[in-house]
Amino acid sequence: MPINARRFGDSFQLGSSISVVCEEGFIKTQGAETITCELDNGQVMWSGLIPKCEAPCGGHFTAPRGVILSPGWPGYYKDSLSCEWVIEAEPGRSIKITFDRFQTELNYDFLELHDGPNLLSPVIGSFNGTQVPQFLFSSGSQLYLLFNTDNSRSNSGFKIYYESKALFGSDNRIRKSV
Ligand SMILES: [Ca+2]
Repeated sequence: MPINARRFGDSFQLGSSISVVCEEGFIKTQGAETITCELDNGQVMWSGLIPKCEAPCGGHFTAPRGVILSPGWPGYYKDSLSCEWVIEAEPGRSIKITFDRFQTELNYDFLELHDGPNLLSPVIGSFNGTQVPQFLFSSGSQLYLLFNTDNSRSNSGFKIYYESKALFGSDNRIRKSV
């Protein structure tokens, strides 16, 4: 029953519990990890709110790989968003971006990628509509993403995979010295 999540436990009997884990790219915005079926004033109820998993507006990633979803995914994103994501790989590594899905309002809703830790880092790509490259690499170990939408019309947004990769020519000495 929870969306964007995996459920562990199949029993909905009194006293039994289920736990809910959000799928990759989503975070829990409501509810507890585990809910128990219990009796409350003669009615069979869950002990807490039904967990809800949603794709957030922004985030900070340090895992070696992951998924970035536009907020609201798999539904449409909202108007007037400004979402920032930072991906941080280990020093001496680079970040590979793979566009799995991409659809924003043409000319108005932009995803901008910066080659570094923040907005001031050089832009390596600014995308809207459906035109995206298949892959993109950062030159260093950090990548900053900014998704700006204007005040009308939305679309399904994006699903992006990132993965930390060894920089060409780098070796362990470089990595350890940082
Ligand atoms: Ca728009």
